[in-house]
Amino acid sequence: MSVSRQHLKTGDPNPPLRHDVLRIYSMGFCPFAQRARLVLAAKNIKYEVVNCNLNQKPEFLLERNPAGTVPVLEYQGNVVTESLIICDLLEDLFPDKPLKAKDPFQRAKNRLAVDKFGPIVSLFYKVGYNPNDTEAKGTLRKLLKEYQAFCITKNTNFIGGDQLGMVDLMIWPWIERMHVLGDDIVAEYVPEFKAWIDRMETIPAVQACQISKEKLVQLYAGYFARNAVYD
Ligand SMILES: N[C@@H](CCC(=O)N[C@@H](CS)C(=O)NCC(=O)O)C(=O)O
Repeated sequence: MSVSRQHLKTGDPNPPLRHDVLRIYSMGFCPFAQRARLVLAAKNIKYEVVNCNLNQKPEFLLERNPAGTVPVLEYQGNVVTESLIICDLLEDLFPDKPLKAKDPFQRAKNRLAVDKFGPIVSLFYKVGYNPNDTEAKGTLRKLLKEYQAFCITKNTNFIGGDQLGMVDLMIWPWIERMHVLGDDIVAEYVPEFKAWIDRMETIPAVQACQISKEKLVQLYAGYFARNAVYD
């Protein structure tokens, strides 16, 4: 995997594309982009990363995604946005080492488990930007508990079954980051998720995309103060 050394910004040219190399436009600690990188790593697919400075977005990012968000995938002349759609596409493009269940009912349940995590993602940012919002914190705790009851306390090693699957990878980036919201949140969620977290941390794809706990605290202190430092 090759990664642009710095986050490219307004005025920087897009590094030359190669038709057969899958590219992810990303940002170093973006959890949505991490979803795509986790899927690529789990499937052992070669790819390259072009990191973008989201404070001064490069024109080539906005040309590909006027919404200005990462991740964006570019491959064989196609541009695709939105992390969940990109990950579904990756499963279709690279069906070896499948991450989705074969059984259609299990697939539907797993899809529901990803959807149910959406409000937790939103609350992660709400609490991060408003650390004194006790109501949002309370709701986050409640949803994490409900999620645990709905998904984690099953007799399987991973959320959708005994093998690592798409649900695990789609929710992992925020579980990995949850501690940046403070010890009180950690005290609530970690015991419930612990066995699953420990298992996830043994997965090479998870390790390959991991950022240390201390580094995440530092990065999100800037991010939530609306002063993100990318390089
Ligand atoms: N729904 C999008 C959300 C992606 C997203 O919000 N990414 C953040 C970075 S982590 C972003 O690009 N933000 C744009 C900005 O900061 O202006 C997805 O799932 O891909």
